[in-house]
This record gives sequence, structure tokens and C-alpha cells, in this order.
Amino acid sequence: MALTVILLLSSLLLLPGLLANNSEIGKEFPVKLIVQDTIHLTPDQILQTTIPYRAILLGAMRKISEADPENFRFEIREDTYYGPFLVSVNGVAGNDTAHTYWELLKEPNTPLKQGVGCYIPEPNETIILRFTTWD
Ligand code: B12
Repeated sequence: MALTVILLLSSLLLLPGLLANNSEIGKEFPVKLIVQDTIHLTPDQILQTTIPYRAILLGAMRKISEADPENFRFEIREDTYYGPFLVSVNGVAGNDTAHTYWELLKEPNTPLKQGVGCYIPEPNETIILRFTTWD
């Protein structure tokens, strides 16, 4: 009896969450990417795509690249602990000796606290891939 009550209560508690996620199934959400090179000062590149519910940034980058590899390509290196590290964009690669790297930010100017494999863009968010230096 007690078990039945517990099961009933817990399924009632879970129901709203399940229903909320169901409304997102199959939907696509827009994400914008700006490629910015503060070292070679090439013009910014603005790219757009759509991704499924709570998809990762790397997924958006792959989709853009697969749709238009002439315009946007990138390389990653797998880190044992933190997953994919963005090494190069359109042939421009970070360099440890020169202290250059591709920084990840969200507009207007907030560095991401995760890498491309962990970060989940919000719908309509603009992500900046910025080639820059570290101190
Ligand atoms: C130094 C450092 C960097 C340097 C590394 C270059 C270098 N040659 O030193 C630079 C400035 C390039 C860097 C960049 C980034 N970093 Co960093 N970085 C660190 C830091 C402070 C120390 C790492 C270290 O030297 N460990 C000791 C050495 C001996 O171990 P190691 O395994 O060889 O270290 C390597 C990895 O840590 C790797 N690395 C560093 N940062 C990141 C981030 C990601 C996502 C990946 C996959 C690998 C990686 O580079 C190190 C040197 O080769 C750590 C925080 C900490 N206190 O540990 C954050 C840390 C690892 N970085 C982090 C982040 C978020 C980033 C960025 C995404 C920030 C951004 N907004 O752009 C970018 C990566 C972007 C990309 N291109 O993919 C997070 C990762 C969290 C997560 N789960 O994703 C950490 C934990 C800081 C935090 N926010 O708490 N980082």
C-alpha cells in the first residue's frame, strides 16, 4: 500500500517534467556563430544554423561545416578530461609557443565556462569563436 502511494506520488511529480520536454521533441532552435580573428584582423564571418533541443555547440559547428565546408571548417583535439579542444578554424590554428588560441564566448563578450563538447547554446544565442592570445 505504502509502496503504491510512493509510486503514484513520484510519477505525478515526474509528469510535468516529461510533458515539458515532450513539447520540444523534433523542434529546431536557431544558433548564430561569429568567427572573429583579432590577430590577422580578417573580416568577421557570420554563420547560422538550427540545432535540436539542448544540443551541444560542437553539433552546431558540425552542421554548419557539413552544409558549407568551403566556408567553415575546423579541427578539434580530444583532451582526456575536458573533451574536444578547438584547435583551428578555417586553417588558422592556435599555437602554444605564440600563446594563441580560439577563445569561446557568448555575445556580447562573456567567455564560456565549458568547451565546445560540453556547452549547450540557448535558443537564438550568438556564440563567438575568437582567435586571440592568452597572457
Ligand atoms: C591553462 C588553461 C588554458 C590555456 C591552455 C593552453 C596552455 N598551453 O597552457 C588556454 C588559455 C588555451 C585555455 C583555453 C580554454 N579553456 Co582552459 N584552462 C586552463 C587551466 C587554467 C589550466 C590547465 C593546465 O595547464 N593544466 C595542467 C597541465 C599540466 O595539464 P594538461 O592536461 O596538459 O592541460 C591541458 C588541458 O587542460 C588543455 N585545456 C585547457 N583548457 C581547456 C579547455 C577545454 C575545453 C579542453 C578540451 C582542454 C583544455 O590545455 C592544457 C595545456 O595543454 C584550466 C583550469 C585549471 N585550474 O586546471 C582551464 C580549464 C581546463 N579551461 C577551461 C575552459 C572552459 C577553456 C576555454 C573553453 C575557455 C574559453 N571560454 O574559450 C578555452 C578552450 C577553447 C578551445 N579552443 O577549445 C575549463 C574547462 C571546463 C570544462 N569542463 O570544459 C577549465 C577547467 C577552467 C574553468 N573554467 O574552470 N585554457
